[in-house]
Amino acid sequence: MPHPKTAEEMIKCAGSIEAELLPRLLHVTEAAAIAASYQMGRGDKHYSDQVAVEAMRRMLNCLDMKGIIKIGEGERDEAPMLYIGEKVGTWEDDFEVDIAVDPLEGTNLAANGFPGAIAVMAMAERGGLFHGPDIYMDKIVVGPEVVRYEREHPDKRIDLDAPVRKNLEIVAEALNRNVDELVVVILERKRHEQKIQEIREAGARVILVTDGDLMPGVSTAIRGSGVHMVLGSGGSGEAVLTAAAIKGLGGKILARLVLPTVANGKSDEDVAKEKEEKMERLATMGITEENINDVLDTEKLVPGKDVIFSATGVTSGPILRGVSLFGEGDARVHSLTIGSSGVVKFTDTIYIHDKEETPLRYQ
Ligand code: VTB
Repeated sequence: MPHPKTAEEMIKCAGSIEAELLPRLLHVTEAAAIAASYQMGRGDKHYSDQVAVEAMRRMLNCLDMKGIIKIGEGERDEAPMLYIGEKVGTWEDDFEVDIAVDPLEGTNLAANGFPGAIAVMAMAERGGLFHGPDIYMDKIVVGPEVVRYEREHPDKRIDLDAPVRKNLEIVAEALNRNVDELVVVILERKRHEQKIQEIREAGARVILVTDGDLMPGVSTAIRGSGVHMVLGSGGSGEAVLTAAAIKGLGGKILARLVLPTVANGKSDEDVAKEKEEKMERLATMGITEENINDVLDTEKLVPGKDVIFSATGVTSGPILRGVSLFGEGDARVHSLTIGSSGVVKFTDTIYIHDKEETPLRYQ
């Protein structure tokens, strides 16, 4: 039995992005979450998103790196800030990083005061994140036990095209449980009605979420979260961000691009029309008729070696607590950061402006 790795050894394994930028990335998602939390429950999802974007961008521009947004708020013409291709950072240091951001994942959740809104981002060396179009992806996310089970049973693998029951049986075997003890998270959408029925018919239990399939995906790799699998189609940016976290935690994601018309069950005619409209732009990203249906696994979504991930809760969810505001502009925030070295941190940060006016409280 080898000795467990010590903190010293693990920290030495960290690449330069993890060592230099991860501690600062934490403050970037914290700042976005705090900004968004002032708008929490005010019913204005666009403004909640806008303040999170502005805070995230200001913070990113303080970092000594040559950063390029690969997954952001949209194309340049539709997003004034953090658009795909935007350069961020001081551009004075040699770190060349690709960046995926979702300054407010779950804008509706935040605007309505519902649980599970987060500020989230990931970084990797240049070329380390999938640069795809901002369309839906069909996804399956599972934890590291399933990865090990697949390695030990090469004929039993999670498959995007397999019946839901079959995938659930593999997850149950990997976790040494019965299918009726599994919990699957899926977005509550009309397009998922059949899948939800199949999950229930197979005997597993379902948590329907109105928004936010990213953190549930990450949760599949966290024992005790009560989530064993995430299914269904959602944003492709969310898929890449999930992949960045799940890669660091040893889990697995499979994803495939789907046009919104397909995801929402539109007619063949509408699908063909959308394809025609989008194919030209998709081709500039290397996506063609030949490869649009390829299955993208964790490595394809996040090929980077030095990958970092940070998420901060805006409203409380199963893993992250939401922002607490107190004093005059003071805040307490809860985050999860992950680096490729295997060092995972849950950080409880308290920002206090006036230490005499608002002394630190333990709980
Ligand atoms: C998806 C999901 C996200 O928005 O992008 C969803 O991945 C949008 O889906 O987590 P619809 O177009 O069906 O509403 C989130 O739920 C929140 O950004």
